[in-house]
Amino acid sequence: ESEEALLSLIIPRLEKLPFSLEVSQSAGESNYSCEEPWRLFKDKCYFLSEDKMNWNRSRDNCTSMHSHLVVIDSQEEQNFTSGVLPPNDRAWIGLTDQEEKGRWRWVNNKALQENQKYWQPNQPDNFKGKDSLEAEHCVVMYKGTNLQNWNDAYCSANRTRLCERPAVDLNA
Ligand SMILES: [Ca+2]
Ligand SMILES: [Ca+2]
Repeated sequence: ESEEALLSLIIPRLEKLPFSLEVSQSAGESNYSCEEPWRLFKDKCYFLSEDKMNWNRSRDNCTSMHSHLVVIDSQEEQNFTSGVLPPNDRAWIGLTDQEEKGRWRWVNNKALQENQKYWQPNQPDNFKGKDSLEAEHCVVMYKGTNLQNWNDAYCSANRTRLCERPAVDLNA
């Protein structure tokens, strides 16, 4: 039998199923797409590296992939990106006070908002070891069940990185 003949038998039955409307609605919500291995969340794509670099090189590497180190704009985004990390790992995010100590800024030059801070308890502490040449001016996110999982760390440390970029809008 032809494909058309089969479909003419199947479609009227599918239309009677109670869940068909729900299926088409939820399919309609997913209008964005990411290239592998980037992961989609809402209208953004996220990339977790396997290799490790210091913060400045991580920032530049994200830029070279038409993205930026992740900027946390909402609690939902904080929750999603925290879940992307492998257990017991941490990753650079796009937050630093390298320009002016204590003035935390995102890589998109936005200031850190009071209601979007997810520091671990007693952080940021700008720690400087006795023999250390630097204090802590770059922010890592730790994998964990707690949303409060940021720590300021040495920018020279080699860590995995989380990059973010707009997803492809399939309706555009
Ligand atoms: Ca973001
Ligand atoms: Ca610290």
